[in-house]
Amino acid sequence: MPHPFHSATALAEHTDDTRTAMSSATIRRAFLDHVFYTQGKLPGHASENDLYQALAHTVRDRLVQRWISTAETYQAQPSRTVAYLSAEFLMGPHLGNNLVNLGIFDEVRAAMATLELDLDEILAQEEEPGLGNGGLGRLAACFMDSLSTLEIPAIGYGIRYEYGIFQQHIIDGMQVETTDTWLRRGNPWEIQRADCAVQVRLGGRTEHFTDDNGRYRVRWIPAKTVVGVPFDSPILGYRVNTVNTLRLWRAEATEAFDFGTFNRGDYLGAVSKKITSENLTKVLYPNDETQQGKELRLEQQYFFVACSLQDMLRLLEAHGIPVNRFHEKFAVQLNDTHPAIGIAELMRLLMDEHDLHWNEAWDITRRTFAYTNHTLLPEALEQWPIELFGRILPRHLEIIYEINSRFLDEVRVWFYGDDSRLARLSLINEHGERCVRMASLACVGSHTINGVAELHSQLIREDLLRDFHAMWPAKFTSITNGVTPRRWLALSNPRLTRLVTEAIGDGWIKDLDRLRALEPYADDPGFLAQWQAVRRENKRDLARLIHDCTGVVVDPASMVDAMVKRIHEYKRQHLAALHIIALYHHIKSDPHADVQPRTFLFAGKAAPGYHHAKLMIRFITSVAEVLHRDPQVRDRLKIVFLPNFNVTYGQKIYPAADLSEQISLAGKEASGTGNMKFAMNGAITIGTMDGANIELRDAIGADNFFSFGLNAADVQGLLSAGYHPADFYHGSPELRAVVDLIQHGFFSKGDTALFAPLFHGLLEHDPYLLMADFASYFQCQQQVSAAFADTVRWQRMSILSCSRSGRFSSDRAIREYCERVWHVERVPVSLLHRSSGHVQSTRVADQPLHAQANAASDSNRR
Ligand code: 26Q
Repeated sequence: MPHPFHSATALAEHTDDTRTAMSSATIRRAFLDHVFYTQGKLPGHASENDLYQALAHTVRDRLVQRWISTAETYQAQPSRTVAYLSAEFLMGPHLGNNLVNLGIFDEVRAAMATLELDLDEILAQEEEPGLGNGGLGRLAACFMDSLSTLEIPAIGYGIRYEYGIFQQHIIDGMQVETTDTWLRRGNPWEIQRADCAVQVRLGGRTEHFTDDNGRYRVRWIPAKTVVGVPFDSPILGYRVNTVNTLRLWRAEATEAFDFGTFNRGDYLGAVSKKITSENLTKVLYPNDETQQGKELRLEQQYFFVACSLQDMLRLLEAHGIPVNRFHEKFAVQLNDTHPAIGIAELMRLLMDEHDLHWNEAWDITRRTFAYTNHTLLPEALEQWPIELFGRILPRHLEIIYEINSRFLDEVRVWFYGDDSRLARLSLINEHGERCVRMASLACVGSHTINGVAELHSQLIREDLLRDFHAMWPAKFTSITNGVTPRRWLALSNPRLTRLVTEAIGDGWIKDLDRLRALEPYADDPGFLAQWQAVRRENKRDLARLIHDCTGVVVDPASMVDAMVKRIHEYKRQHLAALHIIALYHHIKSDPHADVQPRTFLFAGKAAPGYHHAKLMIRFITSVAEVLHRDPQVRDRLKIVFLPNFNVTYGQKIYPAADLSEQISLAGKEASGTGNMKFAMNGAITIGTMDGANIELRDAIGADNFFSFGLNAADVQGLLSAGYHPADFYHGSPELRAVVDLIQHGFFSKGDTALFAPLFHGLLEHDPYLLMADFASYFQCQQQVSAAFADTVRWQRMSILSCSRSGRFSSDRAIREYCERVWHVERVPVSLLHRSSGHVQSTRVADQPLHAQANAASDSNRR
């Protein structure tokens, strides 16, 4: 006999029409219920936030049904699962994205309209979870969307920071940071799973002993233990039933741990220790070089990795799979080196807790992990001082020494007599303060290592990790990044989505290569006009946003020239500023000069401890002030620094930009992903031959892409031949005028010292080769202006840019990871439902979404 409670809670009772049907009328009813029962308000008293929370719960109900079906399917059909380990997941707002993926945007808008509520205003209430710095964290979010859309079993593991990336304010032209209290009003997209909490040990010492079987063993006696509590968020794929889980860990104090102190009568002492434990997941670290070597950061990394691996072992046991088949069940991806400590942790778990011998444990570990590198800057490779490492993770340091010793034995044989190579390959950096090299640990402990664009992967092989490549060439591969067309086109650019879909259908949303079908329309004058109209409307929206946020009035007819990304010297926001100053000088020298009106839009955060980056912001805002004060110039050149760039602002900017600035020094930007978002939305790129720009240009065609500057080989050549920036200064009258203005204090009220750290020594040092690339950039910008003046030509380029951007979908990237790195396959999920008395399952693709959502269902559980 079935247990009455178990059968009562089968899916059927939760999928009746009143709770989860997708018609406008049912959504309206469910929404009103949530206003009343979840928010505890009468409609007349509901705040904007109450409306948002109620709608979020309404949508969440519709996800939960699919989430449980997904879990049931994975339980019944065990298959290899991707575990994506990332210290950052920059998800952006959930509500709009879930409406797109469920396919109920219009129904919800209609339901709200019957209540005289504006859906866009409700969507704007969502506080975005900014649990990442930039590209790397956003890539993880795009990958989660693609994994679910492609129906791949996957779990994203990370940290539930209480404070995400700081909020940026611009006060007197300078960046000021405040904390991001994103959880203030609660988070309807997470479910706390107290039953899956785990313990994590930190600090202390190890003891070596011989066990009853005469085996050498190690025991770790920690100084403290913290509890990891998972918070799960549903990640729905586009028009499928797959809802994977993003599992983020929060640190809490153990009760047992406090108890001892408590018994000694030190109540406040116990509380203060509790606070210390809970500090662990308080704040996301900005990617700030000066932050390297921070103890809490290492604790964060180990904490989430240890929680996640324990969770995987629990799942393995639940499936009755022995630990020595760990690698068959899980493909663990390391998003940069931040989770690389997982390699030592899995070794520890397999040996110390599951009694495996070294060789077997090492074999399993190497078959489990793969490592993605995201940087070419050697100074950005993570290293931890041995002293710090041993203090927090004494057992892991021993394991790393052992891995290193066995590895270097191999190296000695491979590269007989080459001691310099031994020092370069060692997991321990012996120059200066001894450090653990996390990238080296990741290389040794992974079966596959990938770069994130072709050039990046080539430079990894030839430069950054050349010694590892010489040993194991077959481990290295390249997977160019991608971005999800659901968020970055369907959600953020509804006007373009409508236009494209009317022309070629909606197949492109799941198969972005189909945008190619737009190509013939590039020569259709009627379509061109519609395309331009859509872009003009998007620009009007952006102009309104700029006005609301900064008070600056911009002309939507001017060219929107956008550079939005983290502020960094290698990305060269200051090169863009030099171009603006050159245009300014041009107008001042000849007030009747024909200068294409432009709105230069900058946005991006500087790491709080990165002085030069902050000075770059101050420089841009100072130039803006001078230009806006000048009546001869201010109607032709506008500079906007939009504060607090985040996913939400990105969704407004990419669809409205005419020109996308991708001007990093060649050989420095691993890939870039903003470049892809702009191109997809029909912006034209001006860029160096760096990162994925090269592949973008190949895809879009050199005629539709403005490239300039030195390539990576030129840069290396110039630097090794001896670079003399002063030669370029003397060789270009424009450059001379620009540099002189800055150095004479023209943009700093005569203060010649203010921007000196940025530009002083530019004629001697210039590490990012601004002087060398300026002339080429300036000339290229003149071509851009000429192209923009020819509206038909520009719109045509814009259509081609969009139609040829298909390769840059994260779906393509994830397919490559699945085939070449993870060896995982799709597991379609059915919504189980009851039909005429017996249990049936229907694949989502077999039925229209409404039909299957309305069908009563049953979990098939006994
Ligand atoms: C490290 C140590 C201590 C504190 C913080 C960090 C830290 C955190 C984040 C270091 C780096 C990051 C983020 C790096 C990042 O976003 N890299 C970008 O990754 C993108 C996705 O692959 C690429 O497109 C960009 O080119 C790359 O810069």
